Amino acid sequence: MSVNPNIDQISPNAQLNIANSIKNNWQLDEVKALYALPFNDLLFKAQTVHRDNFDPNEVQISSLLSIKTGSCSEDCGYCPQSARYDSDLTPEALMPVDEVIKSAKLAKDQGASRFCMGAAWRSPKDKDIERVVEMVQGVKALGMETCVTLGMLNDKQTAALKEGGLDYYNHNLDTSEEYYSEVITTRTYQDRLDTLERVRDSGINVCCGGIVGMGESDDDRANLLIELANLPKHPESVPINMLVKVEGTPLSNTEALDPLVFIRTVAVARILMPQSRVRLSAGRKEMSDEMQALCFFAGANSIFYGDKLLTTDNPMSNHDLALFDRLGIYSGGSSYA
Ligand code: SAM
Ligand code: DTB
Ligand code: SF4
Repeated sequence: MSVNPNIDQISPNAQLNIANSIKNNWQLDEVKALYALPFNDLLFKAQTVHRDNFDPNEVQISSLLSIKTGSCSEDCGYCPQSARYDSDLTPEALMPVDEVIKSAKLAKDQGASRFCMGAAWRSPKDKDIERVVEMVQGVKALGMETCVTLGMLNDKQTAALKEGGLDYYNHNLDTSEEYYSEVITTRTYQDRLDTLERVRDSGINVCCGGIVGMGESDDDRANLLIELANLPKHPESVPINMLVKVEGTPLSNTEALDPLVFIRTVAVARILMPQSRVRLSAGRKEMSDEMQALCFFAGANSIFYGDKLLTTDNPMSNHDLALFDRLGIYSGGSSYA
């Protein structure tokens, strides 16, 4: 990526908006100009926006559980749970409700404020939704926020989840519309936007982000963030995942992304979506403590916590707690809504 030393490259309009306001009409040239700022200027802007909107030393922590693992019919090129790839994963049916609650309780005792349940489905069946609603109710009864990610939903299903008390639905755009077909062919970008609209209309908070490090271009990363920021309402939660390269998946040999470009992506996400929780998501196991510290400085204020993501490893909890301590960061459970 070329680094442009001229801070005035950002249009006056964008400079004005950086201060605080929410806007939903970001243009590619504005976002590319942000990305191209000198690193210190970009991080300073991101940290300024961050401080205007959040306690800069507070990070929200969510724990993940895979409630239904593997055998997925989709062909997402990054995903070890697709039935199409030989990723050395043991498929597991939908978990019993009491086991899920037990796992949520453990996560709560370890300090998580939100419990996120993920299922390897293209889209759930109505029967599945009934069981997931029981899980949501059980987890909420522990005093935790709830999030689920189940694939594409119809109106009846979003209504049932809302009625059941679900706080957040995670459904990622993953990448730019232009790069999307290089990664997934079994459902369209528009399918994802349609599910996001249904979730938004149902009144459930939206958790939506993407993955970088999949071989996409600088423009693709900028366009992903633009898609997110130009949604009618910014997602309350924006997970930025670094690709976890899993053997057997088509993307397993992708060239590593420059860590500084990842940090820039977090910073630009913070500037474009000032009031959203930007989550430093998958890929932390491969990041140094110093890189994570820079991500927090760039405006990340949420993590997935616990030794496992869905099927791959996450940093050990005691390592994260020690890192928080070294950085003077404390966990907060503030809900957006
Ligand atoms: N099946 C549902 C779906 O795709 O919406 C829910 C589960 S799916 C595993 C949730 C998200 O995990 C994906 O959208 C993707 O962004 C992320 N993900 C999956 N595999 C990943 C990997 N290897 N590295 C980084 N993120 C990954
Ligand atoms: C999100 O954006 N990242 C999480 C969560 N939402 C569901 C999932 C990451 C999965 C990483 C690969 C795995 O563990 O299977
Ligand atoms: Fe299935 Fe979700 Fe994995 Fe795609 S990301 S293969 S839909 S589990």
